[in-house]
Amino acid sequence: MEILKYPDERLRKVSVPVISFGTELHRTLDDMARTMYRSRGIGLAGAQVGFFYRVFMVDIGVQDERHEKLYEFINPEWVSRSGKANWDEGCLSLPGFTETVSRAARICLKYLDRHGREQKIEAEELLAVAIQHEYDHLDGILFIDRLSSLKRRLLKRKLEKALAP
Ligand code: QAP
Ligand code: CO
Repeated sequence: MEILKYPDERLRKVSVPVISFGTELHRTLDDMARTMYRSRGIGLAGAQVGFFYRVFMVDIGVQDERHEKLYEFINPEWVSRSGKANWDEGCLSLPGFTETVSRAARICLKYLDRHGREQKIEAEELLAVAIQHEYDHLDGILFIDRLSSLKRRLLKRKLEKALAP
């Protein structure tokens, strides 16, 4: 699959809930995982590959072997978010750019797995950050939207320079 890159306007679309949990969904999720691993990513949301449904996946295993596991999240809903943490974030849709983002330190999320079964996850540290980053993609939000206005202005200028023909 091809990953949409900033400033593609489709990254701003709000994704809709999944209603069908059959082989077509499974095939799409498998394709997404291949795309994520091929690009050395730790997270990927449907909208980034033009699949505008509320799905994302996270595997922080490549950066932290304690959690070598692919999580697939479908129709997620926040149960709770608390504390504050700053992490350096990047995004497969903004390759080559990183910036420190402030997010909740601990999260609890309710979601469906690929079979439509209800699941719940509690997370902290990198896994919690990755989940919040990917969840944002479902609502058309990018990490650059979460920066202070000064940092955002500086990063936008860098992006414009990098994207200039
Ligand atoms: C989201 O990001 C994330 O700039 C996933 O050249 C980021 O997989 C979650 C990547 C930070 C938690 C913390 C970025 C690959 C991958 C790049 C990614 C690049 C190549 C980013
Ligand atoms: Co991203």
